Amino acid sequence: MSFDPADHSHRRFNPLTREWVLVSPHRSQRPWQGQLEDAILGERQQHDPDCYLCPGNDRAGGIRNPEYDGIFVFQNDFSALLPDLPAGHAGDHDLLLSESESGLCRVICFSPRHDLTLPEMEAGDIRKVVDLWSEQYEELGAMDGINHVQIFENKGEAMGCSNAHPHGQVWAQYSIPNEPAKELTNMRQYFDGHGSTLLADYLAVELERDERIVCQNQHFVALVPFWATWPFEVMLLCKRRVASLVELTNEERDSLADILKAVTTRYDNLFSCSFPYSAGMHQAPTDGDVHEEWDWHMHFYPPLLRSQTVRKFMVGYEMLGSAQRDLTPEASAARLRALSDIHYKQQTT
Ligand code: H2U
Ligand code: ZN
Repeated sequence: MSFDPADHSHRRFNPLTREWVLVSPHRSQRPWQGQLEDAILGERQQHDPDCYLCPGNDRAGGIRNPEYDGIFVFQNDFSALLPDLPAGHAGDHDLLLSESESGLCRVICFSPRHDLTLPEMEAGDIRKVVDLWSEQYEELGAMDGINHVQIFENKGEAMGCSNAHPHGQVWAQYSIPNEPAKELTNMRQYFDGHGSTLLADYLAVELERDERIVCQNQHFVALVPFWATWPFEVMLLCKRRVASLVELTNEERDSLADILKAVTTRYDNLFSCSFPYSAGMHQAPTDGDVHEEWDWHMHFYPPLLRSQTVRKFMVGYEMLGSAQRDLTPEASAARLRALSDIHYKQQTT
């Protein structure tokens, strides 16, 4: 009997983090008797008088939002990071280390419409979000003492998102956080050893093998990474090496808006629901160095596994051992690839 990764348990290596994920394909044949819910097609209002992100409404801090008509960015009223803190270390034992960390947090409203989400927005309006992300990275990254800018979106109650209004966040800070710090080490090591970038080389293999691609357009590719941990995890990659959004041409920005719409639409279509996820992009650190090793990329980490309510929990073995999945990344990619890129709410049957 020879090893068959489609059937036999195995582990896969993630070269970005140097972590392994356990894949157990034989378990996805387990019987499943859970119900498959119908879509909850609750009508939402375009403007919610109780929403703290809708135009013209009061926020929790007592500030009123302007009557914005497009995108809107504001300083998070409950920022996890604060600017201008005194620098310093604390702890009188090297097993009890701490150091001061300063930065700032902003909230970005993607649309004045309370009832929309990214997949339901026009690509032209998503393009405005792309431009704002680029401006925020550039503006915050240029500030003294800001070496990393994390742009992300938490979508859906399942991910702890506090409000259905389409929005994302930016956290900019002095240190490079754990995940991009691992990527930086591994991308740099790869670049030093190969003279080419890790993710550009990875993308070339994926395009050649064509087993895990979900969709692509002229400038971007969406794929389920070989080492994916979440059941329907997706990574977006640019076909040209860019370290951040700032380097994208107009045409590439339109292309990014298009693929964001295509991926999030497929997600909603998978279980006919507003598909929850945490997504965010990793861009080059803004520490003043030239980051030749860095490839801009975006991760989508959605928790759902089998239906609108049956999710994957990273518990037990995952917390104590390593990430584990049953469905192979190839099977997930095939499922996502087969879906329509017309949103189920817009489909006429
Ligand atoms: P979520 O996307 O994770 O729900 O976060 C929304 C952010 O909005 C959250 O970080 C901020 C919260 O601090 N917020 C404000 O800045 N002002 C408000 O009036 C309420 C929420
Ligand atoms: Zn709203």
